Amino acid sequence: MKALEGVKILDFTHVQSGPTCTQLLAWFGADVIKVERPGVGDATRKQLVDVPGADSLYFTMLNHNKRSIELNPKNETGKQVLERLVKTCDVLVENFAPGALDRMGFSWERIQELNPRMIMASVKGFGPGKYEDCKVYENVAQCAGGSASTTGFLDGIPVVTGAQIGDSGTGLHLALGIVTALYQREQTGRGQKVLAAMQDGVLNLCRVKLRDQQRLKAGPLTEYSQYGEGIPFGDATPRAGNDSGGGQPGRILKCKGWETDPNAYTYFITQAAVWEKICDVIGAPEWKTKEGYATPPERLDKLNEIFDRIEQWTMTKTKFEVMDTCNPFDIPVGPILSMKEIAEDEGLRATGTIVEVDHPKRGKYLSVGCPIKMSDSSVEVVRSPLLGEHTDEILTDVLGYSQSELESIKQSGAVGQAKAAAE
Ligand code: CAO
Repeated sequence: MKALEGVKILDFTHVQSGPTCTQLLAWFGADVIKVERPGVGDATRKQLVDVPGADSLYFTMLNHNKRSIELNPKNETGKQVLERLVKTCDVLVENFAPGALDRMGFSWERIQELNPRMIMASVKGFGPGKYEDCKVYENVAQCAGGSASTTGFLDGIPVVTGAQIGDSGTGLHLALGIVTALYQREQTGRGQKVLAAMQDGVLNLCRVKLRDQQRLKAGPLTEYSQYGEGIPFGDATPRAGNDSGGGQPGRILKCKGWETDPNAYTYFITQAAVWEKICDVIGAPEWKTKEGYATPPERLDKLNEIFDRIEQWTMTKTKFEVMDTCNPFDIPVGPILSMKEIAEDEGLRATGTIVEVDHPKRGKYLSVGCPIKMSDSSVEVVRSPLLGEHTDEILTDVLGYSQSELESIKQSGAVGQAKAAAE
C-alpha cells in the first residue's frame, strides 16, 4: 500500500508549479486525474520539443504517475462531468491565472456546495493584495520573493538561480498544504482552501536573507566577504557571490582541469572547528600558530589570501580528490557537479533519485524520481499519460457513466474527438 492510496486528486494544473505538486502526490499513491483541454492539453506538451511528435521532456518529467482526461468544462456537458469529478475527488489542485476557475463556473463557494469535503489547492503568483491578479512565471517569483536581489556578485546585476524555486518550490509547499488539510479533514470532516503564493514560497526559501536584512541594523555582516574587503554595506541585504550563508566562510575554488572544464571547481568551507586540519591538509601548518590567523574573527580580513592559498592546493587535485581528501577530516567540501555527471551518477540511479523511463512515443529518457524516500510507501515512476489516454476509463470506472452515456458525452464534444493510442 502507498501512503496516499485512496485519495483522488482532480488535477487542473499546467506548466510547472502545479504539476510538480500533483506528481509528488501521485508518487505517494494518490490517484491523480489530470484534466486537459481537448485536443490541446497542457501547453508544456508542445514546448521545448526534442522528439518531433512526442510529448516534450518538459511535460513528461512533471506528469508521471497521472491519468489524463480531455475535458472542456466550458461545454455544458463538460461542466456536468466536471461537477461529477468534483463530487468524486478529495482534492482539486489548480494553478490557473487568478479568476480562471471562477470564470469556468467553479468558484470556491460552488465547489463547497458540490462537495463540502473538497480541499481546493491553488498556486498563484502573489497572495491577496495589489498584485493578486497578476500572472506569474518562475523568474518573476524569484525576483519578487527576494532571491534575485540576493543572488549574484556584489558588482553585478541581480541573478536568477537554475533551481526552480518559484515553480517547483511552490509546488512542494502546496503539496505539504494539501496533505496537512487532508489530515485536518480527518478531524473536522470539512475541506478547505489551500493557497501557496509563489512570492511567499520563494521568500520562505530565502529567509536567511531576511534574517541578514535585520542584522544590518546591528552593524555590518561580518561573515560576508565584502566586510573583510572593507566595502561598506548599503541598507539592504547585498549579493554575496558564493559566500556561504551560515557564517562559516566558504568559496568556490578551482580544481585540476579548470582551464578547460567549466565545472572543475569545488565548494570549500573553512569551518572553524576543523581549521587546524585545513591548515595541515593544504600544507599551511604555520597558520595554526601564526598571529592573526587563529580565530575566525581574526581571519575575516584575510579571507582572500586564505582562499587563494587553499585554491593553490585544490588546483592540484580533481574536485573528487578534494572531496576524498577532505571528507575524512570533516572538512566540508562539495564538487560542482555538472548535469552530465549527475545524469551518469550510478549512486543516484541506485536510490531512484534519477530514473530511466520508457515512453511509447519518445523511447527511453531520464527523469528525477521522488526525492523523498519513505520506508513504507515505495515509489515506482510510471511514464506520463498521453493526452486523453484515460478519458474513457475515468468516465466509466471512476465516474460511473454507462457506455451509452459515454457515447453521448463524446457526441457533445466535451471530451475531444479521439482517445490517444498508447502504442
Ligand atoms: N478546457 C477549456 N478551457 C480550459 C481548460 C480546459 N480543460 N483548462 C484551462 N482552460 C482555460 C482557462 O479557463 C483559461 O481561460 P480564461 O482565461 O478564458 O478564463 C485559459 O484556459 C488559460 O488559463 P491561464 O490564464 O491560466 O493560462 P495562461 O497560459 O494564459 O497563463 C500562467 C499561464 C502560468 C501565467 C497562469 O496560469 C498563472 O499565472 N498561474 C498561476 C501562477 C503559476 O502557477 N505560475 C507558474 C506557472 S509555471 O511557470
